[in-house]
Amino acid sequence: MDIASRPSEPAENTAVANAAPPPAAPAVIRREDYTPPAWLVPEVSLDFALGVDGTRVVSDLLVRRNAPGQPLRLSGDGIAAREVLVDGRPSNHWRMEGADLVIDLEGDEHRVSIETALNPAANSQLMGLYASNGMLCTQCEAEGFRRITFHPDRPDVLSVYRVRMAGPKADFPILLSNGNCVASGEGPPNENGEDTHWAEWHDPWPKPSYLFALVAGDLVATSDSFTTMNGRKVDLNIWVRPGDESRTHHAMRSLINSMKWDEEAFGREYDLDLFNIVAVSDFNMGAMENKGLNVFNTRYVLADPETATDGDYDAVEGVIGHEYFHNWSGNRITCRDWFQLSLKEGFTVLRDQMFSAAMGSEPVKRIEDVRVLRAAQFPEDSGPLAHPIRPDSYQEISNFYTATVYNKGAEVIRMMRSMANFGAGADRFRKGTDLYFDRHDGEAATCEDFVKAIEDGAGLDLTRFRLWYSQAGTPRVTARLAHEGDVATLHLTQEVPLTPGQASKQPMPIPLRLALFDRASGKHGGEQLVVLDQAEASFTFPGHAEAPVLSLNRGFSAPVAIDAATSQEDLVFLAAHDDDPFARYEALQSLIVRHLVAAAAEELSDDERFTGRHAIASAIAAVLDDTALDDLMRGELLILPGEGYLAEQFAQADPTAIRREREGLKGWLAQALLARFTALHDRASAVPFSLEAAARGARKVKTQALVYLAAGAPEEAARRAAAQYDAADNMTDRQGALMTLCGLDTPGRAEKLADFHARYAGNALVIDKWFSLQAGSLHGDALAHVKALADHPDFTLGNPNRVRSLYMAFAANPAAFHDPSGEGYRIIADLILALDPINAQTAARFVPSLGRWRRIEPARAAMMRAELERIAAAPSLSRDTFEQVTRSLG
Ligand code: 0A1
Ligand code: ZN
Repeated sequence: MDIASRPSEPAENTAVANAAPPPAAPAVIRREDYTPPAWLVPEVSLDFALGVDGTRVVSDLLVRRNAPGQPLRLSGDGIAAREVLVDGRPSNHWRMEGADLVIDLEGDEHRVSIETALNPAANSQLMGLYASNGMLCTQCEAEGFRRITFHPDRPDVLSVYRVRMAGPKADFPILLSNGNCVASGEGPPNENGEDTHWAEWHDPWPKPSYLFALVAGDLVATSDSFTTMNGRKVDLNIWVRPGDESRTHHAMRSLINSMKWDEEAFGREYDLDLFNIVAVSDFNMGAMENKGLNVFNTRYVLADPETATDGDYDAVEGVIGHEYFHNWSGNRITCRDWFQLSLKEGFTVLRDQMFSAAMGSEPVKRIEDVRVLRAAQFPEDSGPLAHPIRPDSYQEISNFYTATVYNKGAEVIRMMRSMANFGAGADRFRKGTDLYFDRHDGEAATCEDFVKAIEDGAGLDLTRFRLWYSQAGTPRVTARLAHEGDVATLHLTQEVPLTPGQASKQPMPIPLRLALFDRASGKHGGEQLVVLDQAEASFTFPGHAEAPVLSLNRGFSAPVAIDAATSQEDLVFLAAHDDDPFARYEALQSLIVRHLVAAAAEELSDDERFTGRHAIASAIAAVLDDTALDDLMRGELLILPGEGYLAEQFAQADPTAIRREREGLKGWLAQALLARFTALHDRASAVPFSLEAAARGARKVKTQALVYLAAGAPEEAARRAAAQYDAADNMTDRQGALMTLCGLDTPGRAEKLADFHARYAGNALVIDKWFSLQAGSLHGDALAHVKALADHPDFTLGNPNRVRSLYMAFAANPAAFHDPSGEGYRIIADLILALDPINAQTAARFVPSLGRWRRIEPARAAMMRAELERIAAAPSLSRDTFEQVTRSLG
């Protein structure tokens, strides 16, 4: 029966899911409670009658019993069943239990058919089927499918999907779903007299419901193809709104590079004849790896030099790679349950990091990845929301798409890779991943399955290493190097800090790459790997007549915090001589972190401040003068440690003192090295635009030079920034210049902001930058600017990118957010309360900034806590926000 002709009156025993008020405290789901599904669903057939504000769905499930005696339990969320058929006949043997539709079934196999009606235009949560700019699209991970139809919406139920969709041609000229389009045609005019058409899609690969996708709308494609290693031609399309086609070329190039790289690096070949990517402007996250039909936030697809920075280009490449790599690490092998999320996410982040490193500069990529880890994951690991990369419980799984599961998850697998490959002369890690893909292809697997495959394939004993999956908290390692006779002895200790719910911790295996440098020659005798797997251990290194200089945790081989008590002199030595680019960066960072922490804690005498600054100035001068460095690395080395990372070094941080000292040092360095910074800006400004590494490097140091000059020579910086803005033929230069002006009190500030806004009117992604630059600026009035921007006609709570552009940038701007008045906290709490009913997932993502209260000085901490309490007292919070707020207060 055609969906449109089904009775529209609800069946007699139709119940509305979620009609009852939600319970005060959402249920806690525990990893240890996992049980296999009672019913499997080998086949799903979906029929959609599409409309932006009314879509009908009929889901036909072939269900097969998997455990005796259990009814069929189908999850729903905010939907109602209009009709339920069992084996083709209307059924009365079903009931609603909370949001679940439960059917008592005899026998082992049935066909169940359920009709639901949806209003995509009213779906502001952007989960399930929703409308974005007149197009329809879905987001089903993690539990969005149950907002479309009743289903055993869990990742270990895999089905082959057949999808039919029909709708008005003018509204939805393009109809897409997973797999291959197997039929399409014209339909009869609908009740409004509009021409309709339909399409049928079939995905041969069994998949969980979270990988289902449907897109319908007015879209145009940029098309290309890729021939796989076995000679199969794959058609590639990137679908965007008309007018955006010219901005898809970098995404397409990145996709083709990803497909090639995954064949070479991991032996993974694409497995369908078609790969579609769709860009949508309303999206909660970055992108989604739906089988054969990836859905992307426009932010990670659209790029051209006029509107996207070099950083944006890199982000597009990385996210395109990430989603593509999920086809194997996520789709072919998926997760048994959501506690295993890092199985696919940690591994896929590692794969995208390796890909981006291979496409660009490996050391620069490593430094960037560590910077992200320290800025986003270290604070999470030391705060109230700390959780292991494989969590033990949750109330709302959306809250666990975290830097811990993603980025620390990647670091944990990277450690296995280092242990497998160090000194092996062969890629033993690859043997482990080959075994994993072979052994678990087509399955819903666990993190344990992954570790076991690496263990077996790479020949490692990972017995104790598994603790990295169960224990939260960033281990702290101390290192002391002693020297006697010709033997250097390294004494190491480790401590895993206590975290919520984990009152005792065991020592974990920590692989540390190290080198011992001879002071006189500036060389070392080869890198070594030690694995610290006890609370304390000592390692001896003979053959050192003089005390060597220790370079530890090279390449950031373990995601730990190191206290090596390295002298200032040795840090300067390593900053100049270390042959590991990461270690060189790290030495320079340590030198600066140590100085700024002592300065912000007001522990420095005038003398100490002076010598500290001079040591840093000579190290920075060496970076500026070193002709052997490329500019991409130079730019990286010039970035001062972030305020968030500096705050992490304190039991209770004072954000004002950190801002004052960091800016003070920057300004002092700018004055001390003024001629060098202006010369650097001149040299870099003369390099013409291209996307080559050298030109990108020039743009990076150009902005860095302005950053320093703004702090120490603001008039010079304002003049240069205005000129750079006017001359810019690319967004990197224009944004760098505008960022500089945003932080200064200069007439150019308002003038260029107005120009930027007018120049890019209508380009949402660029207008997002306009909001972010002001909200994240060093300007003393940033807080007032944010308040004004919230009332700007371009601001809306309806679009997650816009919300983040204003408020994430603000929450990450410590001096503004932590304004001593407490107003910054009130702004974010008000935002959470206003956004929660509209888009709970996005609202909940703002809670951690307030949740850091214990690590901030007491006066501010009290105000932050009070705001959390105000949110907690709100009458009807979403599960997302409720969980984050209660954990943050607990
Ligand atoms: N699996 C995606 C992330 C993702 C998760 C939830 C979403 O719901 C809004 C969307 C995307 C990835 O890792 O890219
Ligand atoms: Zn992912």
